[in-house]
Amino acid sequence: MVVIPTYNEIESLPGVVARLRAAVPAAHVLIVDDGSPDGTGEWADQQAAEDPQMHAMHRTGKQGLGTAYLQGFAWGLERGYDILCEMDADGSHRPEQLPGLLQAVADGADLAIGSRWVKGGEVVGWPKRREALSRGGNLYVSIMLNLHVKDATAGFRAYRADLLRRLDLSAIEAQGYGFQVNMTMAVVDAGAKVVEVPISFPERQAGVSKMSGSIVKEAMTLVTKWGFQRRWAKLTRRRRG
Ligand SMILES: Nc1nc2c(ncn2[C@@H]2O[C@H](COP(=O)(O)OP(=O)(O)OP(=O)(O)O)[C@@H](O)[C@H]2O)c(=O)[nH]1
Ligand SMILES: [Mg+2]
Repeated sequence: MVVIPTYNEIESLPGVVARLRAAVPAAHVLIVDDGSPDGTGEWADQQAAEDPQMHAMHRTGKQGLGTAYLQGFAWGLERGYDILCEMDADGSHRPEQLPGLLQAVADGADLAIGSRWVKGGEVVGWPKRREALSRGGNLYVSIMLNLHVKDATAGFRAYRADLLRRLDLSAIEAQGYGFQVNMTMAVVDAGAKVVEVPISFPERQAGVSKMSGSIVKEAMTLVTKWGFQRRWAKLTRRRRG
């Protein structure tokens, strides 16, 4: 099943869902909408009423990407899906590339990440500044956390449900990009197998970005905190033993 968190994505979501249903006809889709004033939630309800593979969850007010995914995961785990995916509604994650992620899980990955920064991956139509932010963020993550993942902030993913069941999801602290890093860290620390699949990531064509300075700041602050916590834990482990 695929979780798509939405806030004001009525211009993009219908096309993305149609492409997703064509690319992976067996997939169930859960839209987690945060009370979008633009009618995204109503559209999701209509789809859910007509199509047993479509589902909608509604939350009151914009509560952040991280909690939307965690609630979506809880919903999917309760219902016994084997693979739980993350995908954006704005078209930056090409539904046609989801089969590649699912294949990686079928081939043994516990988490497949659609990655912009491995060989064969790319961003299309990004301003230099945005690319520098993403590359710089990932460089900082790799220096601080040493996760051996090139695109730890990426949000196009397929998780094996058994892996999510093993993780303590109540310990996930972050909301924005930090959420993706937080999940990656939890997965790596659980000793799970992560595979990065190259993707092409086009800039959103319609609607408004929900990225903000505060999301970047949250991620930076948390990554710094986690980095020091991990160094400290390693140091005390070594001293003890
Ligand atoms: N439910 C919910 N969805 C959200 C929230 N914030 C963002 N989203 C959705 O999460 C996905 C990613 O958000 P984007 O605004 O595309 O973030 P981004 O891809 O980092 O930024 P751009 O590259 O500028 O598009 C989209 O489907 C958004 O609608 C939120 O608070 N609640
Ligand atoms: Mg986007």
